[in-house]
This record gives sequence, structure tokens and C-alpha cells, in this order.
Amino acid sequence: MQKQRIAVLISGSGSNLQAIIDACQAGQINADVVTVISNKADVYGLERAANAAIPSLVVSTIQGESREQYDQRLLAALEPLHVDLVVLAGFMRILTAEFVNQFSGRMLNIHPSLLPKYPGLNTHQRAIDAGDSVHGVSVHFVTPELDGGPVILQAQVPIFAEDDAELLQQRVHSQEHRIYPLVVQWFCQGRLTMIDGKAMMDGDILAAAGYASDDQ
Ligand code: NHR
Ligand code: GAR
Repeated sequence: MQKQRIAVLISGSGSNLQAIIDACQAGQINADVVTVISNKADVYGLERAANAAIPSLVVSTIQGESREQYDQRLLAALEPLHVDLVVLAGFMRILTAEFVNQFSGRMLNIHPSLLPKYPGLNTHQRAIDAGDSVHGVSVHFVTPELDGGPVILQAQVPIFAEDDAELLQQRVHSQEHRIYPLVVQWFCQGRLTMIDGKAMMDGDILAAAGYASDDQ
């Protein structure tokens, strides 16, 4: 398959962006990150893009504009780049259905919980507060429903009695950096598709907890 063109959307430190850039450079992902877009100026992820000589853009919010207007500007920035895949990597803005539908089956997100548990924000503290002994991370296709698209792959981590949200987040982060490049490579190899709202791998529908889960 032809080398794929990836856009990565960030809002922060970009450690998942870095993992994907590294995997592209190492030939583990058959793609180039052709643009990095941040909705926040001055975040470290933009420096990572610059260090890798990847063009980046900041699409800041304008006071008073609607979500539709923001997303139209984001779309206008992306359209001329003809990307095959949009990767949300710590992108902290909810996207409109209009935007998401432009990239249906071509947009991935990494969410720090074992979905369908804990969609939304503050997931590590919520897992601790619930007394869970297991937590983790999910990569899923993005659909209009927030954190509700079909799961592709999850990784689990233990929660220990002495954990706080920061410690737990670090444990989850190391798993994120392992599973996100893997899923991006599956997509870039043409193995991964979304059909009728379901994630498919090598032509088979994935189980609710994704690839290699014990419920399939
Ligand atoms: N958009 C759609 N339509 N569907 C999804 O599944 C999306 C999405 C946009 C972002 C990432 C998501 C996550 O992994 C994501 C998935 C932001 C918020 C949020 O509440 C929630 C979930 C996610 C990203 N954002 C606030 C907002 O009003 C702002 C919060 C802030 O700036 O700190 O946009 O968890
Ligand atoms: C990651 O832990 C990701 O799972 C989370 O933000 C972090 C970004 O880290 N995403 C969300 O919480 C989305 N709401 P990074 O910028 O170092 O990749």
C-alpha cells in the first residue's frame, strides 16, 4: 500500500505524537505525519513537531465563535493536505458531528480508560474513586458520540492502593505509547476499517473490547 498521510491533532505535551513520529521514522508505520495541529499555542507537542521538521499549525478558538465555526476552520486547514488518517492525541476539544463525519472511518482517538467505562474527562481519578483494581486505555474510531465509537484495542494496568491520579496516569501513558503506534500501523496497512459503526480487523468484526480481548 502507498505511504499514508497522517494529521495529528494535539492540545498538550504530545507524547503520543512523539511515539507515532518515532514509529514512522523507524519504518514501523507505513506513513508520514504531514501536519500537527494544536488548538493551544505554546504547547510542547508543537516543539516536538518542529524537532521532527513536521509543519504545524495552531488553530486557536476565537472568542464568541460557535463550535461549528471552529470546526469549519479546522476542516479548512486540513482539507488541502489530503490526509488519509486523522489521529487525535490528547486533543481536548469535542468535535461536531459535521466535522467527524468528514473523516468517518479515518479518525482515531486514544482515551485513558477501559471504555465504555469513564468517557469524558478526569478518568484516572474517577477509576480510583470507584475503587477499581484495573484501569487502562482504549484506542477507538471517532464517531459523533463522545468516546462512543467502536473500540479497536485496549491495554490494562493495575491500580495499587497507594496510587494517586498522577501515578496512575503515568502507568497508563506507557501503555498508550505502545498501543497507539500499533493501531495506527494496522490502519496504514489497510487492515482496519469501520463498517456500519463496527470496527473490523482483517475483515472480522472486533469484539466490544477490541482486538485480542478475551470476549471474542
Ligand atoms: N469528538 C467527537 N465528536 N467524538 C469523540 O469521540 C471525541 C471528540 C473530540 C475529542 C477525545 C476525548 C477523550 O479522549 C475526543 C473524542 C475532550 C473532552 C471535553 O470535554 C472530552 C473527551 C475528549 C476530549 N472537552 C471540553 C470541551 O468543551 C474542553 C475541556 C478542556 O479544554 O479541558 O470541548 O477523552
Ligand atoms: C493522553 O493520556 C490521552 O490519553 C489523554 O490525554 C493525554 C495526552 O498526552 N487524552 C484525553 O484525556 C482526551 N480527553 P500527550 O499529549 O502526552 O499525548
